Amino acid sequence: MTEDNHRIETYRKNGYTVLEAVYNEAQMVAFRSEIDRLESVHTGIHQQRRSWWFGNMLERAPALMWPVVNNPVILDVIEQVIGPHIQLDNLTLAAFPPEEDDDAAAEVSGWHRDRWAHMPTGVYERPLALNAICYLQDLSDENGPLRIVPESHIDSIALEDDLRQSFHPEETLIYLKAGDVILTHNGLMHSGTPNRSNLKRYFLSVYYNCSWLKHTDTYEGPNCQQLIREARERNDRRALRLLGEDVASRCNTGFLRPDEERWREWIEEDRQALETNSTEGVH
Ligand SMILES: O=C(O)CCC(=O)C(=O)O
Repeated sequence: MTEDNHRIETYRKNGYTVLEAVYNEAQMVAFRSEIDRLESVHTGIHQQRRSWWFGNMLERAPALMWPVVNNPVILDVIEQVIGPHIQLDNLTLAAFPPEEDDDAAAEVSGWHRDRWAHMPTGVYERPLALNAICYLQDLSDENGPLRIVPESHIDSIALEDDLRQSFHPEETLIYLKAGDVILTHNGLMHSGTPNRSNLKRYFLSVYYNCSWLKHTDTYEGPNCQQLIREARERNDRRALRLLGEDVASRCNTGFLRPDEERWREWIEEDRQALETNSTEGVH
Protein backbone atom coordinates (compact mmCIF):
# COMPACT_ATOMS: atom_id res chain seq x y z
CA MET A 1 0.00 0.00 0.00
CA THR A 2 1.37 3.49 -0.84
CA GLU A 3 1.91 6.07 1.90
CA ASP A 4 -0.97 8.15 0.46
CA ASN A 5 -3.39 5.22 0.52
CA HIS A 6 -2.38 4.41 4.08
CA ARG A 7 -3.02 8.03 5.12
CA ILE A 8 -6.51 8.03 3.59
CA GLU A 9 -7.34 4.68 5.14
CA THR A 10 -6.34 5.86 8.62
CA TYR A 11 -8.20 9.13 8.11
CA ARG A 12 -11.37 7.19 7.30
CA LYS A 13 -10.89 4.91 10.30
CA ASN A 14 -9.85 7.46 12.96
CA GLY A 15 -11.47 10.62 11.64
CA TYR A 16 -8.23 12.57 11.33
CA THR A 17 -4.70 12.58 9.94
CA VAL A 18 -1.66 14.68 10.84
CA LEU A 19 0.58 16.30 8.21
CA GLU A 20 3.87 17.11 9.85
CA ALA A 21 5.85 20.37 9.55
CA VAL A 22 3.65 21.98 6.89
CA TYR A 23 4.61 25.50 8.03
CA ASN A 24 7.98 26.75 9.27
CA GLU A 25 8.83 29.07 12.15
CA ALA A 26 9.10 32.15 9.91
CA GLN A 27 5.52 31.58 8.71
CA MET A 28 4.38 30.96 12.28
CA VAL A 29 5.90 34.27 13.37
CA ALA A 30 3.99 36.00 10.55
CA PHE A 31 0.69 34.33 11.56
CA ARG A 32 1.15 35.19 15.24
CA SER A 33 2.06 38.79 14.39
CA GLU A 34 -1.08 39.08 12.27
CA ILE A 35 -3.26 38.00 15.20
CA ASP A 36 -1.45 40.40 17.52
CA ARG A 37 -1.91 43.21 14.99
CA LEU A 38 -5.64 42.48 14.66
CA GLU A 39 -6.00 42.37 18.45
CA SER A 40 -4.30 45.73 18.78
CA VAL A 41 -6.71 47.42 16.34
CA HIS A 42 -9.84 45.82 17.83
CA THR A 43 -10.21 47.96 20.90
CA GLY A 44 -13.19 49.60 22.58
CA ILE A 45 -16.55 48.13 21.54
CA HIS A 46 -14.78 45.82 19.08
CA GLN A 47 -12.68 44.23 21.81
CA GLN A 48 -13.22 40.50 22.25
CA ARG A 49 -13.25 39.17 25.78
CA ARG A 50 -11.78 35.81 26.66
CA SER A 51 -10.49 34.66 23.30
CA TRP A 52 -9.85 36.25 19.94
CA TRP A 53 -11.40 34.89 16.73
CA PHE A 54 -10.73 36.65 13.45
CA GLY A 55 -12.72 35.34 10.49
CA ASN A 56 -12.58 36.35 6.82
CA MET A 57 -8.80 36.16 7.11
CA LEU A 58 -8.30 35.72 3.37
CA GLU A 59 -9.80 39.14 2.69
CA ARG A 60 -7.97 40.69 5.64
CA ALA A 61 -4.48 39.36 4.77
CA PRO A 62 -4.51 37.86 1.25
CA ALA A 63 -0.75 37.73 0.63
CA LEU A 64 -0.15 35.89 3.89
CA MET A 65 -3.18 33.63 3.69
CA TRP A 66 -3.66 32.62 0.06
CA PRO A 67 -0.68 30.18 0.10
CA VAL A 68 -2.21 28.64 3.23
CA VAL A 69 -5.67 28.21 1.67
CA ASN A 70 -4.28 27.04 -1.67
CA ASN A 71 -1.66 24.73 -0.14
CA PRO A 72 -1.25 21.76 -2.54
CA VAL A 73 0.05 19.47 0.22
CA ILE A 74 -3.26 19.80 2.05
CA LEU A 75 -5.55 20.02 -0.98
CA ASP A 76 -4.05 16.86 -2.51
CA VAL A 77 -5.00 14.91 0.62
CA ILE A 78 -8.51 16.39 0.81
CA GLU A 79 -9.13 15.58 -2.85
CA GLN A 80 -8.51 11.93 -1.99
CA VAL A 81 -11.19 12.18 0.72
CA ILE A 82 -13.98 14.16 -1.01
CA GLY A 83 -12.82 14.49 -4.60
CA PRO A 84 -11.96 17.69 -6.49
CA HIS A 85 -14.82 19.60 -4.90
CA ILE A 86 -13.08 21.75 -2.31
CA GLN A 87 -14.24 25.19 -1.24
CA LEU A 88 -12.97 27.46 1.51
CA ASP A 89 -15.80 27.71 4.03
CA ASN A 90 -13.93 30.00 6.43
CA LEU A 91 -10.44 30.90 7.49
CA THR A 92 -9.95 31.89 11.09
CA LEU A 93 -7.04 32.96 13.24
CA ALA A 94 -7.63 32.46 16.96
CA ALA A 95 -5.77 33.20 20.18
CA PHE A 96 -6.60 32.16 23.73
CA PRO A 97 -5.01 34.19 26.51
CA PRO A 98 -3.92 32.41 29.73
CA GLU A 99 -6.85 31.46 31.98
CA GLU A 100 -7.40 34.22 34.51
CA ASP A 101 -8.45 31.91 37.29
CA ASP A 102 -6.79 28.52 36.98
CA ASP A 103 -8.99 26.83 39.56
CA ALA A 104 -12.22 28.00 37.96
CA ALA A 105 -11.28 26.78 34.49
CA ALA A 106 -13.06 23.68 33.14
CA GLU A 107 -11.08 20.53 32.33
CA VAL A 108 -12.07 20.66 28.69
CA SER A 109 -12.95 23.70 26.55
CA GLY A 110 -16.10 22.20 25.00
CA TRP A 111 -16.79 19.00 23.05
CA HIS A 112 -18.38 19.48 19.66
CA ARG A 113 -18.59 18.25 16.10
CA ASP A 114 -17.88 20.89 13.47
CA ARG A 115 -20.13 22.90 11.18
CA TRP A 116 -22.13 20.97 8.52
CA ALA A 117 -21.81 17.68 10.48
CA HIS A 118 -24.60 15.38 11.63
CA MET A 119 -24.93 12.65 14.24
CA PRO A 120 -23.00 9.70 12.72
CA THR A 121 -24.91 6.59 11.73
CA GLY A 122 -22.43 3.79 12.48
CA VAL A 123 -20.92 3.64 8.99
CA TYR A 124 -18.24 5.85 7.47
CA GLU A 125 -19.64 8.69 5.41
CA ARG A 126 -17.59 11.20 3.47
CA PRO A 127 -17.34 14.49 5.35
CA LEU A 128 -19.12 17.58 4.04
CA ALA A 129 -16.32 19.62 5.58
CA LEU A 130 -12.80 19.19 6.96
CA ASN A 131 -10.89 21.37 9.38
CA ALA A 132 -7.18 21.94 8.72
CA ILE A 133 -5.93 23.18 12.08
CA CYS A 134 -2.40 24.40 12.70
CA TYR A 135 -1.23 25.43 16.17
CA LEU A 136 1.28 28.25 16.17
CA GLN A 137 3.25 26.81 19.11
CA ASP A 138 3.94 23.25 20.29
CA LEU A 139 0.98 21.97 22.30
CA SER A 140 1.74 20.94 25.88
CA ASP A 141 -0.12 20.09 29.09
CA GLU A 142 0.29 23.74 30.09
CA ASN A 143 -1.13 25.45 26.99
CA GLY A 144 -3.59 22.64 26.34
CA PRO A 145 -3.58 19.69 23.92
CA LEU A 146 -6.24 19.05 21.30
CA ARG A 147 -8.65 16.36 22.54
CA ILE A 148 -10.39 14.02 20.16
CA VAL A 149 -12.59 10.96 20.45
CA PRO A 150 -11.31 8.61 17.70
CA GLU A 151 -13.98 7.06 15.47
CA SER A 152 -16.66 9.43 16.79
CA HIS A 153 -17.20 10.46 13.14
CA ILE A 154 -18.58 6.92 12.61
CA ASP A 155 -20.07 6.04 16.02
CA SER A 156 -23.16 7.91 17.10
CA ILE A 157 -21.60 9.02 20.39
CA ALA A 158 -23.90 11.47 22.13
CA LEU A 159 -23.10 13.81 25.00
CA GLU A 160 -25.35 15.68 27.42
CA ASP A 161 -24.70 19.41 27.73
CA ASP A 162 -23.48 19.09 31.33
CA LEU A 163 -20.65 16.79 30.17
CA ARG A 164 -19.36 19.03 27.40
CA GLN A 165 -16.58 20.38 29.58
CA SER A 166 -15.50 17.12 31.23
CA PHE A 167 -12.92 14.47 30.33
CA HIS A 168 -14.29 11.81 27.98
CA PRO A 169 -13.52 8.13 28.75
CA GLU A 170 -12.51 7.47 25.12
CA GLU A 171 -10.57 10.64 24.48
CA THR A 172 -7.06 10.83 23.01
CA LEU A 173 -4.87 13.87 23.64
CA ILE A 174 -2.93 15.19 20.69
CA TYR A 175 0.22 17.23 21.24
CA LEU A 176 0.83 18.72 17.82
CA LYS A 177 4.08 20.50 17.07
CA ALA A 178 3.98 24.08 15.84
CA GLY A 179 3.51 23.99 12.07
CA ASP A 180 1.89 20.52 11.91
CA VAL A 181 -1.58 20.42 10.38
CA ILE A 182 -4.30 18.09 11.61
CA LEU A 183 -7.06 17.39 9.12
CA THR A 184 -10.25 16.40 10.87
CA HIS A 185 -13.54 14.94 9.63
CA ASN A 186 -16.34 17.33 10.57
CA GLY A 187 -18.14 14.52 12.38
CA LEU A 188 -15.19 13.93 14.73
CA MET A 189 -15.92 14.93 18.33
CA HIS A 190 -13.13 17.16 19.58
CA SER A 191 -12.28 19.95 21.96
CA GLY A 192 -9.47 22.27 22.94
CA THR A 193 -8.11 22.44 26.49
CA PRO A 194 -8.05 25.61 28.61
CA ASN A 195 -4.75 27.44 28.43
CA ARG A 196 -2.92 27.20 31.77
CA SER A 197 0.41 28.48 30.48
CA ASN A 198 1.36 32.12 30.84
CA LEU A 199 1.56 32.68 27.07
CA LYS A 200 -1.19 33.03 24.47
CA ARG A 201 -2.34 29.82 22.73
CA TYR A 202 -2.64 30.55 19.01
CA PHE A 203 -4.12 28.56 16.16
CA LEU A 204 -5.14 28.80 12.56
CA SER A 205 -8.19 26.97 11.22
CA VAL A 206 -8.74 26.58 7.49
CA TYR A 207 -12.19 25.10 7.19
CA TYR A 208 -12.95 23.52 3.84
CA ASN A 209 -16.33 22.28 2.67
CA CYS A 210 -17.79 20.75 -0.48
CA SER A 211 -17.93 23.23 -3.30
CA TRP A 212 -21.66 22.89 -3.83
CA LEU A 213 -22.41 24.13 -0.30
CA LYS A 214 -22.68 27.71 0.91
CA HIS A 215 -19.58 29.27 2.37
CA THR A 216 -19.36 31.19 5.63
CA ASP A 217 -16.64 33.73 4.76
CA THR A 218 -17.36 36.24 2.04
CA TYR A 219 -15.32 36.49 -1.17
CA GLU A 220 -16.91 39.70 -2.40
CA GLY A 221 -14.25 42.03 -1.05
CA PRO A 222 -11.61 43.56 -3.36
CA ASN A 223 -8.81 41.22 -2.27
CA CYS A 224 -10.73 37.99 -2.84
CA GLN A 225 -12.13 39.37 -6.10
CA GLN A 226 -8.56 40.02 -7.24
CA LEU A 227 -7.63 36.41 -6.35
CA ILE A 228 -10.63 35.21 -8.37
CA ARG A 229 -9.60 37.32 -11.38
CA GLU A 230 -6.07 35.94 -11.23
CA ALA A 231 -7.35 32.36 -10.95
CA ARG A 232 -9.59 32.92 -13.99
CA GLU A 233 -6.65 34.21 -15.98
CA ARG A 234 -4.66 31.06 -15.12
CA ASN A 235 -7.73 28.88 -15.77
CA ASP A 236 -7.09 27.50 -12.29
CA ARG A 237 -10.26 25.57 -11.54
CA ARG A 238 -9.07 24.34 -8.16
CA ALA A 239 -8.39 27.91 -7.02
CA LEU A 240 -11.74 29.10 -8.38
CA ARG A 241 -13.58 26.35 -6.52
CA LEU A 242 -11.84 27.38 -3.30
CA LEU A 243 -13.28 30.85 -3.73
CA GLY A 244 -16.85 29.75 -4.36
CA GLU A 245 -16.73 29.55 -8.17
CA ASP A 246 -17.42 25.97 -9.20
CA VAL A 247 -16.74 26.33 -12.94
CA ALA A 248 -16.69 22.70 -13.97
CA SER A 249 -19.92 21.56 -12.37
CA ARG A 250 -19.75 17.81 -11.92
CA CYS A 251 -22.74 17.28 -9.74
CA ASN A 252 -25.04 15.54 -12.20
CA THR A 253 -23.04 12.84 -13.95
CA GLY A 254 -25.49 9.99 -13.50
CA PHE A 255 -23.21 8.42 -10.87
CA LEU A 256 -22.81 5.05 -12.56
CA ARG A 257 -19.04 4.70 -12.08
CA PRO A 258 -16.96 4.62 -8.88
CA ASP A 259 -16.47 8.16 -7.56
CA GLU A 260 -12.73 7.71 -7.01
CA GLU A 261 -12.27 6.77 -10.68
CA ARG A 262 -14.11 9.93 -11.76
CA TRP A 263 -12.16 12.08 -9.32
CA ARG A 264 -8.85 10.90 -10.81
CA GLU A 265 -10.04 11.93 -14.28
CA TRP A 266 -11.29 15.31 -13.11
CA ILE A 267 -8.09 16.05 -11.20
CA GLU A 268 -6.13 15.29 -14.36
CA GLU A 269 -8.47 17.46 -16.49
CA ASP A 270 -8.02 20.37 -14.09
CA ARG A 271 -4.25 19.94 -14.13
CA GLN A 272 -4.22 19.95 -17.92
CA ALA A 273 -6.50 22.99 -18.16
CA LEU A 274 -4.04 24.88 -15.99
CA GLU A 275 -1.03 23.61 -17.86
CA THR A 276 -2.47 24.32 -21.32
CA ASN A 277 -3.26 27.82 -20.19
CA SER A 278 0.28 28.44 -18.90
CA THR A 279 1.82 27.04 -22.13
CA GLU A 280 -0.48 29.27 -24.23
CA GLY A 281 0.71 32.25 -22.23
CA VAL A 282 4.37 31.70 -23.26
CA HIS A 283 5.16 33.30 -26.66
O1 LIG B 1 -8.88 24.96 20.74
C1 LIG B 1 -8.66 23.92 20.12
O2 LIG B 1 -7.61 23.30 20.24
C2 LIG B 1 -9.74 23.29 19.27
C3 LIG B 1 -10.28 24.17 18.21
C4 LIG B 1 -11.59 23.70 17.72
O3 LIG B 1 -12.27 22.99 18.38
C5 LIG B 1 -12.10 24.05 16.42
O4 LIG B 1 -11.45 24.81 15.67
O5 LIG B 1 -13.20 23.57 16.05
